[in-house]
Amino acid sequence: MAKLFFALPAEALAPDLVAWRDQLPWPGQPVPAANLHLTLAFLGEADQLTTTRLMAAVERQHCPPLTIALNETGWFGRAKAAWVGPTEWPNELTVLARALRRHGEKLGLGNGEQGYRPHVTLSRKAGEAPEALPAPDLVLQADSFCLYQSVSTPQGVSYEPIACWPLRARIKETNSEELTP
Ligand code: 2AM
Repeated sequence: MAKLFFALPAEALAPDLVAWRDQLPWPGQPVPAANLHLTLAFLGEADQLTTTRLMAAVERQHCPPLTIALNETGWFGRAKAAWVGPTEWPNELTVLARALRRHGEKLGLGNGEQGYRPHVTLSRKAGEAPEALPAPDLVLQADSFCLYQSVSTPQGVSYEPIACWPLRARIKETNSEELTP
């Protein structure tokens, strides 16, 4: 069984995120650059057949490319995760996250959580919020989203993409009448 989640990759922004975090007394254990992502939907354990069905369902999902300003810090006290995220974000991001969560729920996946708070976790085991620190001024440009599996290794957890899909707006179907002179 693989432990799955959907996320926006943050590869291109990761060096800036790490450089920004590491010049601050950021609390907790830093998340390695290769593990930085913006979670869209947590799915949990899934077998191969369910994973295949999930990928087939997601194939038809549409969403335009997303620009997400990372301009505030935050902290999930229970999870001890310190993060950066947007103060405001495009509605398309919320719609995509909800649609992906529902694709999972139809296959019996997910953790039942309904709310969505976009964020990029920068550290774990953070005993305090980074609220006294300055806010970032970074932008995550996303032109694809991916299904990841979380793999435990002796060196720690790593997130491996299983499949990625482009973010592109739905192409308006041409009305055949418009083609008629
Ligand atoms: P986060 O770091 O963005 O908060 C893979 O485990 C990812 O799924 C984690 O990076 C975490 O996202 C999210 N995740 C893990 N366990 C979760 C849970 N029980 N509920 C919601 N999201 C979870």
